[in-house]
Amino acid sequence: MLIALYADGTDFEYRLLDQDHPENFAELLRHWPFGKFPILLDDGEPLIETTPIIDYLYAHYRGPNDWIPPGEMEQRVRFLDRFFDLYVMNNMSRIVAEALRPEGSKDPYGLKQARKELNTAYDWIEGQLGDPWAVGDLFTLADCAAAPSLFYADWVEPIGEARPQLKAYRAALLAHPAVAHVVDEARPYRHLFPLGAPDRD
Ligand SMILES: N[C@@H](CCC(=O)N[C@@H](CS)C(=O)NCC(=O)O)C(=O)O
Repeated sequence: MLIALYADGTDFEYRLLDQDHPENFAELLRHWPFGKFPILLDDGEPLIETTPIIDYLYAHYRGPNDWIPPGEMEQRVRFLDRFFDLYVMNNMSRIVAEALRPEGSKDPYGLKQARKELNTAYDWIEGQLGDPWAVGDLFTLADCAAAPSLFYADWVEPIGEARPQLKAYRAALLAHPAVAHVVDEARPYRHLFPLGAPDRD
């Protein structure tokens, strides 16, 4: 969501979810009891989940980016958005969640499955990507989903040298000004990454 807001130059108020702002977390829970973020409040009305949030921004606060280009490209953009969210982000999250499980509740089988599925996702997407962005010239919703998922996925399960297209795509994403902005903004919290953040990116 932040990538879309920064890339479009859309004005918004950022409300931090940290120990110094318990009221923000309480409000998040009021709107979305799962406590997952981001959510967007527009005139007090909550929009939940990044994909519908970007759909909403595109419909109501359109900026210079064609997040969901109409026509034939829409199907591909939406498919890749689901791919990065469900097969890359979710498996990356399973690996991080395993690190947070208390002793006695570890799930080595689940961890192995998550790593396997992440590698399947890397292998599947290699050769499927456009240049420079997921679907070609346009920076779209699919790239907004790809950036955070590949950013962290590569930390927990390296993409490696065997998927040069995916590796180059991740590097291109991190060099996009809006992505770089989000990455820099999150840098002070990096030490909190449960598996330990590598000394790069
Ligand atoms: N599919 C959701 C993902 C929401 C999500 O899992 N957010 C993560 C951070 S990016 C979160 O809230 N993690 C904290 C938690 O699970 O408690 C989206 O794209 O918005």
